Amino acid sequence: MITNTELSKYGNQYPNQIIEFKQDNDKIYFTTQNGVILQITVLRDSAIRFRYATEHAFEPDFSYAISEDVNTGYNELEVLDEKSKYVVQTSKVRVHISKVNLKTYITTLEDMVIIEDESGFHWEENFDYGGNIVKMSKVTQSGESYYGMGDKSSHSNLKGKRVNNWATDSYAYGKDQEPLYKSIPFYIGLQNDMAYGIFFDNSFSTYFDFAHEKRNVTSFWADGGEMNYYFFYGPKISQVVEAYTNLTGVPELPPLWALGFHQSKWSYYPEKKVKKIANTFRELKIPCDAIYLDIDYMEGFRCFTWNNRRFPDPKKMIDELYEDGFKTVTMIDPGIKIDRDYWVYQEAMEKGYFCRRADGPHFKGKVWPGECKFPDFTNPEVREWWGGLYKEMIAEMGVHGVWNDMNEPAIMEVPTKTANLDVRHDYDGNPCSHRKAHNIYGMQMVRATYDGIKKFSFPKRPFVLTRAAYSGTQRYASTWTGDNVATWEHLWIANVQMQRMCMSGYSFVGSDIGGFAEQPNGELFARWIQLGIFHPFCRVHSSGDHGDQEPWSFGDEVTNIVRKYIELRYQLLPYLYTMFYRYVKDGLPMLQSLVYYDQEDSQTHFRTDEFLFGEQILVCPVQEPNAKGRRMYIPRGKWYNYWTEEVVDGGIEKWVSADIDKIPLFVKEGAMIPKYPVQQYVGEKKIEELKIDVYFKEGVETSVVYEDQQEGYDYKKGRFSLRRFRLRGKDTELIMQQFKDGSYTTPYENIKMQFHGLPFKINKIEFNNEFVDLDHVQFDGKNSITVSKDFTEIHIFGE
Ligand code: NBV
Repeated sequence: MITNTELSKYGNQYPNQIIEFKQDNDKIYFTTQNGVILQITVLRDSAIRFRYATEHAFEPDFSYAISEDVNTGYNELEVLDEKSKYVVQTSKVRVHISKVNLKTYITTLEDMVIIEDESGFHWEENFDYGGNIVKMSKVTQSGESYYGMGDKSSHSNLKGKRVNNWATDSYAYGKDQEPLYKSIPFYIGLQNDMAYGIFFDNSFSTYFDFAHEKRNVTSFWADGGEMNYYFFYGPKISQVVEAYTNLTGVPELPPLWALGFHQSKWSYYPEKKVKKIANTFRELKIPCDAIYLDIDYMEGFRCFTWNNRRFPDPKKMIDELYEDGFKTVTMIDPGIKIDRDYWVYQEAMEKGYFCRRADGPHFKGKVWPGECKFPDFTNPEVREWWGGLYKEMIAEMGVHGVWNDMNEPAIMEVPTKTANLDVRHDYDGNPCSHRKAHNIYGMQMVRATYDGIKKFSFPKRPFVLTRAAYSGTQRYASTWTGDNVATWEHLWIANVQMQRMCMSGYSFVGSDIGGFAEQPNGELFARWIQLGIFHPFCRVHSSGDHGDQEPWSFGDEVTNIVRKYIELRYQLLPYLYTMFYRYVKDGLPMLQSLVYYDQEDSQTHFRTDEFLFGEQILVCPVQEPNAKGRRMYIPRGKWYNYWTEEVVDGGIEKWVSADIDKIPLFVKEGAMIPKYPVQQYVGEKKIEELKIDVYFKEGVETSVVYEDQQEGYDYKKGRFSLRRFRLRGKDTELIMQQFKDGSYTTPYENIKMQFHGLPFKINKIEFNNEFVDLDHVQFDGKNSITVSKDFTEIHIFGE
């Protein structure tokens, strides 16, 4: 008999009939006559892993993406041997595997098809490198939409697009440009109101075609490695995102200051300039928590050195900035200058830590310092060493955060913009070439950075930022979307990228506000700030070759707008921190695209601009010049216009006024939004009182406020304060219940409730089931009361 292999030495090969089946606890193996093995692992009832091997053999099972904390466990697993197929059944889904050709399809228990192989798994032998180009194709169901995939600069719904994951330095990238800086091979499919996810955990260059080449086919493939993917069933998008995030992990809580406003530029130097910028923030009373030093603080771009002419006494400067509330963040790149007199270079040479080419010599590439060598961060010993290099910078000089750039790795003056493909890597004991290690190189660099900084910052929390990332990098670092441009189109791109990243498990993300390349005008800068304060990471950064990009660089009108919005961010810090807590605890994305928020409403499937900041605030940036407002879609439900307090019934597209000082902003009815007073930096003021904006609703809504020491790790021992509020409104009544958890004592004693949209005048108040004098609750005669923070129930009666 002629096998597929013999027929198509260079063409596609396909599995043929199953000749063997074996179950080993949660793993099930199907072997075909031509040597393909499909291993199915049931991780959870709705999370299933598919791995395919050819020639009867799997590669060692190793992944950088998967979190150590992943929860697994299913409560039902049954394998049925039917006439033409096997069926693997959990309590949520059935996987059907054809005995004839190993093709699979997955259904709900009600037999609705969720996803279905078109050609299914196939492969092509790679003549040049050995191994296989592994491929998978699925049927595109009618009306199917696709989301996720990390930092792609395309329309949020990827239907009709083809994308490529290959971490690339993409200076001044454009809309739809491929590939960009990050590789997050995870997408969400949505069809017939059922959402599922596919995570193709393969670190080679991967491609995804969403009905681009063929209208009814969605496929994904990789230049090498294994066909190894995870399937997650929803049916809600939120369940899919949470399952993927659980698998690939979440970060720990950042220090609260990291959620403040950050100012950066390439580059602020010398010391006098840095101080001038910092002082101007304080003089103009524009809140700011961090200031960045880009590559020019180093001596000849040598990592872990300081240019002493520009910064004669860095420790002193960092301390002084800190006294004024500024945290200093410094850049570290992967390239180490070839210089016999440079200690980092010497150490790495002595220890053999630099990457080598296939035939032995070190890999060399040109970056800022000139010719450099590159540590092999995929070697655990190298990571340990690299982490240790931060000791002086963090423990002695007092730097508060580190920013890893160029870690794709980016190499200058070569057409590929990166390392040669034959470069060797340890890959944690699975030696391989750069083809396999490229996409995880930056991740392993920032992992090493994170581990080092965490150790030297202790008992404080680390803050790390990375440009390149692979799935799972969110465990170690926040990220930004690289070298964008000061154009209106890039404001649109930034909005889509942040939502997409959040849907892809990576919430701690921001853009270079105002644009990195070129110079924004005041209007664009103001509009970008209005959006940027609603991004988890909020930093102005620019290349600086065209002019200044500080909040005050565009005249008084813009300065005032920028101040107002940064102040709003600082007021919303407890809300934002709670969002972060929800992300860390439950994998909930910090921003929700409308389709995530309400997938049943098909109007949301192609929306790009509107999103939810957390769970209760709806934002829609103005993305055009000279606008006095814009049309936007208000999702279903009732929403308060933040500025006018007008209540809008959603499910409609609507014109919303937004002059240059306004961004369309809505609050979900029933929401209780916590606010702190404006501070110039986190910790400037003792929080004397928590303010809660209460948006009346007829019906029930719950809200949460998480707080802790804003630093350190005591929260892990239970020292946090979690307030869950349940609001219930009726015609002339409003009841607010509080359920408290955690042992942290917040510094304030009182909560001030500010009511919005209360349809009655306050007449009587019951506090913890007893009527009290209105004075007792410091009723202001109108719409606010101030109560002791530990109430369990407040019952307000109207006239
Ligand atoms: O270190 C300089 C820049 C940095 O400011 C930017 O944020 C990075 O994305 N870096 C890229 C290298 C130079 C880019 C042209």
